[in-house]
Amino acid sequence: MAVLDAIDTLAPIREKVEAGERLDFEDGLTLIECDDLLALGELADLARRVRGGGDEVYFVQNLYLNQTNVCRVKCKFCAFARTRKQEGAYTLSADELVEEAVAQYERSRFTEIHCVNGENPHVDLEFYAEVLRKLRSALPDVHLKFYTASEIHHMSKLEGCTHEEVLRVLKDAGLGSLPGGGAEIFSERVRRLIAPGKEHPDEWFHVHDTAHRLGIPTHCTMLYGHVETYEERIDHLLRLREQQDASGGFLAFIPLAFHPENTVFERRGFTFTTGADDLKMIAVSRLMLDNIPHIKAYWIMMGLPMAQIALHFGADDVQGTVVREEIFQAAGATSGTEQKIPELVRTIREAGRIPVQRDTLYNELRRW
Ligand code: V47
Repeated sequence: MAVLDAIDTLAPIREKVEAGERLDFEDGLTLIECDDLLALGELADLARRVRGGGDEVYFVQNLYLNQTNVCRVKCKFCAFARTRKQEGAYTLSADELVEEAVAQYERSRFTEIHCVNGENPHVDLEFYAEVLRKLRSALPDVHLKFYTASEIHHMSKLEGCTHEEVLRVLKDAGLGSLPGGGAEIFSERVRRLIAPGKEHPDEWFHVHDTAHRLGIPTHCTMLYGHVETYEERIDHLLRLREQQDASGGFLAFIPLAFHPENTVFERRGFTFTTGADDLKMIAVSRLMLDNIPHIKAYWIMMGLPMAQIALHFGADDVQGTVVREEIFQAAGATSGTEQKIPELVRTIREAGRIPVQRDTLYNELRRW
């Protein structure tokens, strides 16, 4: 009976998906309130295919690096950030970072470095630009996916200049694209509760808008599973969709499930999201974001077995080999921090899909 009910509720949405029509806020709420997980997954997969998706599932061979965990913001969801004097605080020099990247490159020949940091108030724009210049010179073939919009905004404050000026300096230094972090949830109510020191969402959007205009592609995320409502999740997705209509430079969306360990919220009794919520977010994202080409099932966040299932819920990317991840590990992730290519290939194949190794810009490098 429950299944029949769900099919009836989803029927008008299915018609829109089949006709290639855009879903609205109310459709988004209907989807996210639906508990028929399999019906949602099937619909999201249909949407992916109607919009031109095939059996390919992408992954990138990458390396995660962090320059500094020192951060001025103190977001309540974060277990990674430290103040400068706190135990475990670090700020690496450009030379230290390059040495680590080059040593790792000898082992794994990655094509991308992904770098996200704290908003360190004790450095300047040159600190960030220097590492890009040195990495570009040491590893000229590697794409540098560096600095979230929040960090770019922070640099503009540090330096007293515009987002565009910061992005131009970084692009000249070797920046290839921006990771999608810092978005959290755009609702001001939630932002005040979980990240009161963080920039206004308009600033986050302004950075991405500027990056897209300068020809710098970016990624986008949403942090869910804390104090936000379903309405606020859908509103977040629609704001991203609107930005993509305007500037078109988002490559992929990555839903990020809140990990509470070692955060203020753990002390308040918050728990990890369930698998059902994670799959639902993948499906609803795919359905609502009709103009963002890829949805990542981030295995660091959901584990590889769940990421494999997410490939039938609208996701077409499992992110990468990663090697060393700190942000989710600090907050209780148990997924490990590295996947070797054969394991990613096996996981994708056994989901009935075609594994495709991509570069950051989704150019195909190899298929199995
Ligand atoms: O903005 C921090 C999130 C983001 C926690 O672009 C947390 O491909 C859950 O930018 N529980 C930074 N999430 C990471 C980031 C990212 C990650 C994966 C892929 C990409 C991409 C970018 O991590 C932050 C915040 O939303 N985060 N702490 C936590 N405890």
